[in-house]
Amino acid sequence: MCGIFAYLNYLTPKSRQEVLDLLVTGLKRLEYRGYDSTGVAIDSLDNKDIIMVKRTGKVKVLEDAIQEHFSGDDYSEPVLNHVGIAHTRWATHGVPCERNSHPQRSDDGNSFVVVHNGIITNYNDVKTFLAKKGYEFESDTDTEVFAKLVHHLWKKHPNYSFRELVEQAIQQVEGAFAIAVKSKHFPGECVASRRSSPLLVAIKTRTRLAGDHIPILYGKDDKKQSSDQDADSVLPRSDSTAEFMPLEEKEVEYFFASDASAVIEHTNRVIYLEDDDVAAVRDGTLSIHRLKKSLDDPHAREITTLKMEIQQIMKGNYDYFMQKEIFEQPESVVNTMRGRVRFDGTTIVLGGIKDYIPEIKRCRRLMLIGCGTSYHSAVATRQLLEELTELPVMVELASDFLDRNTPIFRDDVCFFISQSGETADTLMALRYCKQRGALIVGITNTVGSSICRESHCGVHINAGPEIGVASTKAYTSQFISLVMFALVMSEDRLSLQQRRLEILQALSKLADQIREVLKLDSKVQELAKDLYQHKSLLIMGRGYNFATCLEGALKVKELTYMHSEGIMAGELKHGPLALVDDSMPVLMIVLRDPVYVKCMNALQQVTSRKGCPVIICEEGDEETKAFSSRHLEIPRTVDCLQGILTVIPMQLLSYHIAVLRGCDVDCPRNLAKSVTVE
Ligand code: G6Q
Ligand code: GLU
Repeated sequence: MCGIFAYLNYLTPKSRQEVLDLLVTGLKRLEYRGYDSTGVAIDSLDNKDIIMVKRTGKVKVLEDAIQEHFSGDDYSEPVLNHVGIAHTRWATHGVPCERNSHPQRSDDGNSFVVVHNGIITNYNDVKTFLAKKGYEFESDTDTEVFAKLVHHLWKKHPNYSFRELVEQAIQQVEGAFAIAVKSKHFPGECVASRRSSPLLVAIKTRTRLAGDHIPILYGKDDKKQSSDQDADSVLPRSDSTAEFMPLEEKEVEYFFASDASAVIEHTNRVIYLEDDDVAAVRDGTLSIHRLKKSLDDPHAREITTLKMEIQQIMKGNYDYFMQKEIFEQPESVVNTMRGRVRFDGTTIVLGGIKDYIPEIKRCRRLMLIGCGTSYHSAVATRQLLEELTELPVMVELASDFLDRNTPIFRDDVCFFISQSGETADTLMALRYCKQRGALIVGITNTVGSSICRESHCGVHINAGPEIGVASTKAYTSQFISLVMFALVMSEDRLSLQQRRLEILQALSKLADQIREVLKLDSKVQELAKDLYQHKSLLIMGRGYNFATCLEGALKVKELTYMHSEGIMAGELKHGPLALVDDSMPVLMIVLRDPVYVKCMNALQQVTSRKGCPVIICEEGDEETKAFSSRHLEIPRTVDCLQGILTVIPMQLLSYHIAVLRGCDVDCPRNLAKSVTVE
């Protein structure tokens, strides 16, 4: 999910030293995407091997290691044609360490080396297949299976081109990926592809480009068809062609990168690859190939001329990382479910806890422990967990849990929820429970973090790096991870199948519904203009939406420095109602779920005190809308997932108020992304 940068020079002499500088600078431009380790690969001096340098930590550490490794005049000798690949890794499979850093290789001889962003969800099947063929694995990554799969195909089909080998390999892997591959058997060539992870090719030439697009090649290679069918393939081989369509250039440089920020200082001519495009450069010629032509496929990929500044590109069209992360949620929720939820059936597999499910089912109670936003994801899913596991579920703030010396028993199952995996209070609570013999389950976004390492088992939420201090996409992914856990726990409960089905169907529609909610952005911005000069904002709701009230109020506080409170609507009469008058800003969540009537009561209590609430309600709910002139309508979903859709307007609202108040959106005062002190 982090960064790929590859550089190919053809008839443009560059020394290895220069190539390494380019690679390191490319990685530096991608640093903002977040990562935990780095690596590069270039050709050895005799061109017979590939040299890799990999490091855990920052690009600077890699840069120092490269300097140490490649000193000497030989590295300043220019080479006419060369390929270097580089990577920043955000671990999803295997802790951050040198062994797991990319490039990953196919064999001891470094025949094929691969950099990969994303997740290969069927890596276990491919690994088993390759292990039977005698391959031994040296890393814990999903990426290594890809490198070895290409090697396996190369051994079976010595006549295949480099592009064909990669093309065959990508057909056999599932999941999300952007990859760039380098091989010592195909010197000076680079092949790259993507599926659901971004990748672009940038072109730098001294002469004018021959056109403004690259034709796409489709179809069969008749020469090789039936005779070459790979009997050993995990999947059968499909049609391909070996023809290259030349881009009429001589001296040329190509860059493959996760985004334009890494290439803009070299060239502004880029081609954004589409899913399943295979881009290959051979003899300085770029070709883009697709295995199958679908009806709406264009005939060519356009060469786009970038007109943006670096800063702009890093954040896309967004002004702040937080804003970007809010808008990434349609993709991040899908990444959380990727390879785990099978929407065509009713099965959900959480690989990281699968072996512990029988033990969890026998437990006395479930405890969900976290701080801040992570704690709110526990509040949000508690009711569903109670319903689908039929176990008592306690939700705890880590600090308070420790203050109380809460009794913990051997047959407790304790979940520790943490985006960073390093929060001191959560970590101490984990150790406290572990000492008392409870089963420890980590729910984190950071593989290799302390919470990850010290848990017995866990779920990686795969939301991708979160840069903004205010947590947004991690919250919705934590939420979904806990919903998936509840679904796993109820897999064999006959009486719950209808409910599970309803939730699964709703999960499959969630990404599109989040996109719908995000369209409210300009309306929310208008609302923010009404609210930003006030001192306070009360957010009321109950049932499945109470967590949104807490999380919304936390977002408002941390980003805007305004007072805000999440109020359980059922508690109104017991105190908070005294705050309500015609000048107090109130936001109420009133959805058509089992507590609708009670929420309507609360709404009436507020409006009869002259309160004029902003209402978050369901699309087309005229009856509820009649209570106020200001409303935000969200699509209908199953009750237990409403909280994902209702929290997004709150994230947007706090963001817009913060901008209007001139606050530092990505780094609110006094706060840090990772709270490693008590
Ligand atoms: C909220 C914050 C914060 C965070 C906690 C816990 O926007 O990011 O409340 O959720 O500090 O952090 P971890 O989830 O990393 O443990
Ligand atoms: N899944 C790969 C790994 O864990 C790639 C992660 C990334 O996107 O950086 O190594």
